[in-house]
Amino acid sequence: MGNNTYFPEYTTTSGKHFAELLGKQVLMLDGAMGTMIQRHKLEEPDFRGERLANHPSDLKGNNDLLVLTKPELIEDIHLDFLEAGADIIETNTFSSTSISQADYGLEPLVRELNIEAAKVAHRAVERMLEKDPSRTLFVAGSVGPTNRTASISPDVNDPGYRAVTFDDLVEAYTEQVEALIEGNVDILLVETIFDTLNAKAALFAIEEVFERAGVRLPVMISVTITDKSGRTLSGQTPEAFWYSIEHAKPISVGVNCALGAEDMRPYIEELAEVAPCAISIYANAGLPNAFGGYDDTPEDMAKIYADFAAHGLANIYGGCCGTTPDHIRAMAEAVKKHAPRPIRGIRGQIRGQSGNSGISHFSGLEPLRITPEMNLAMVGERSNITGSPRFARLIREGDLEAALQIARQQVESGANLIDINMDEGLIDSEAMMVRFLNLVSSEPDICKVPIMIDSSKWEVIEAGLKCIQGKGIVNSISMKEGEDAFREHAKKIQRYGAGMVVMAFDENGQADTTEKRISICTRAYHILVDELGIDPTNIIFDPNVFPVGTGMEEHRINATSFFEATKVIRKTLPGVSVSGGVSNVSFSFRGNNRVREAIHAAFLYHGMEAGLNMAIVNPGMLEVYDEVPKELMDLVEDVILNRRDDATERLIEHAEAIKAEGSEKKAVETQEWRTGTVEERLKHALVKGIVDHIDEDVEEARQALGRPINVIEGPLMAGMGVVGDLFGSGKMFLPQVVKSARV
Ligand code: THG
Repeated sequence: MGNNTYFPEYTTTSGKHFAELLGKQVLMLDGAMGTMIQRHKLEEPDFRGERLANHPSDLKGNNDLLVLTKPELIEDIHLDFLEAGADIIETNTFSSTSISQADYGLEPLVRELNIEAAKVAHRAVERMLEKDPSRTLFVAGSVGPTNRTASISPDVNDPGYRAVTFDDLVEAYTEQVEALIEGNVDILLVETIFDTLNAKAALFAIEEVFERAGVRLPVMISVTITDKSGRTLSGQTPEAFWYSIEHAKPISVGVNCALGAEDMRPYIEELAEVAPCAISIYANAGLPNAFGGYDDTPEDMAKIYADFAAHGLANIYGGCCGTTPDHIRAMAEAVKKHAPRPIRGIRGQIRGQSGNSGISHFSGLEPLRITPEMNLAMVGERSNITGSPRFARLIREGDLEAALQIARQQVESGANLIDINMDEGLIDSEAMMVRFLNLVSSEPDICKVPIMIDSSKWEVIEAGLKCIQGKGIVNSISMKEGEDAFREHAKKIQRYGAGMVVMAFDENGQADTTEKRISICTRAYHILVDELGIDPTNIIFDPNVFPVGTGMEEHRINATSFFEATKVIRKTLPGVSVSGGVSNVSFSFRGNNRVREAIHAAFLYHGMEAGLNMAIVNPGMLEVYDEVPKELMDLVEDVILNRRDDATERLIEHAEAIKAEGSEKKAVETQEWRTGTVEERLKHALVKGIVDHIDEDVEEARQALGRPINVIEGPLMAGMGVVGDLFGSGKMFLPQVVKSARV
């Protein structure tokens, strides 16, 4: 299946060597540069040196500057860590970006800071090798998070505001990474990540620098979990974080800083469960105490690390704030006698299984795994300016708060992802996409799910990709403008770390026959998977949902052709998902929601049978297949499955009759179920997810059956049994089941 092996080819000897060594033994990272610098009680003149004696602003505390003004000091600290047993030392460049150096007005020095820091580290390595030529040592270029967040507003009154953009970060990181590589670092270490969007910008910059320079070094990635919520500062769980950065194919991923070692264990375990690469951990010497110091002794930390290593938890160990050469020495002794964690090296592999699992992963604040067992991933369609007149009006009127409410409602009614579309001639779609996505990022109950960025304009899509910290999905790309544009867009999407909906659309137009649907998707698959090396689980084919029941002869096959194509695509193009915009299919019955819902229920039922595993729907308006009156469902299926020449006429006739009866009938129907037995009523309430009468019905059942347990084991279990059967056979969807569970 495509390119299955996970690790890229490194172009440098040291890179190859590092990868090889990592497979064989536990490696030690160094400890805290800041803590060691602090011991020297440096004053303002020490930071300035002669060179910056007249610099207009204070420089004390700008530790990175010391590679220029006190290089021997930094070199000696590196050497101390190497002597203590570190195999990898980090350059003193945590804050050497123009964004962080702006605090000191030292942006012009950034290039020099990084080159010199790399040289200083290499000099320490040379000195160590002179003393002990048997050592194998590496210099990792430290790339910090900067002092700004790309997905959090610093202004409580304006959640859509950002102090830094993705583009700002890419520019700053590009300058830093180019200089680190020029200084000859062996590894890049993107660390102390508290906002995944910042990290994605760093990884984007790194990938571009690699491509331009024709090099590829190992990249290590380390996130920080700031408190016991188990989330990053920007709200992601470790697993969701992994899916956001996985596209960078890091040689290792891990956790550093913040909590002390013991408290990091569950987060390391969570990462290790999903990441096929090496695992790293470099903890603080505990949480800072009241004086800003750190209390965990070398022995404390060594003891915890010994236990980690005995359990094969990680491959790389080291120290963060508060850790000294004594800590590194004690830790090294504790971990080095253990075997490293086995590196799986295959993407998407689940522990204990071999090969790629074929599971798709996306993320918002939380992970979304699309597994073969999951019957349908639902994408909420309502936050679409072209698909929802109400959403469109709210956006035009600038009532973004109410527009957000539409997005929130979809998540509440069970959407696994939400589609966002701002394509409207009268507004600035790009600016509105950015504004809306930034607001969504401030709403955890919305942005917990992954985002599908829906636009027919590439500029809007790209602007959207720069706003999301999770792993989202682009909706959509196609070969409409030929293969070159298609390739270029797919590569970019890959670099932003998103999935992609690929429409069955080529230079000659939209596929409207089974044969064209299949041939376009197959051609696209070969370009994406075989040529560009894109993981097929990042691809979602959309074979075009067109309306049925329009009266046009050629539209009669619209649903059946979609199903047939879906079946072949899922079977012959391994790893991909198939999705469709379900509401499109019922366009000719607009205004008649009962008929539309019946059509959607039938389309989803038959679509899922064919292999449809994702769908853009209105999650709040899904009818259960078996709950559609038999007469209506027969007429609907005649149309959907193209079973009779007069199917459309008959459905239209029936639709008009239903409409004429109007809401009156619906009202009668909704009351009718109340006349059944208490068992029937409870079953109906569970299947339909109606809470309105549940208290009185349960109480009635309790009086009839004596004890509460009899109610639970009797009618409630029976009702949930029906729900389970409907779910199991694909006739009910997760949000409906969630509603049942609430009842
Ligand atoms: N494939 C992909 N993306 C898509 C589509 C697709 N995005 C857009 C669309 N099709 C899916 N989204 C919608 C959203 C709303 C409706 C249909 C498809 C819809 N809206 C009601 C209507 O127009 O009648 C609105 C009625 C109301 O709100 O009053 O039907 O196919 N990849």
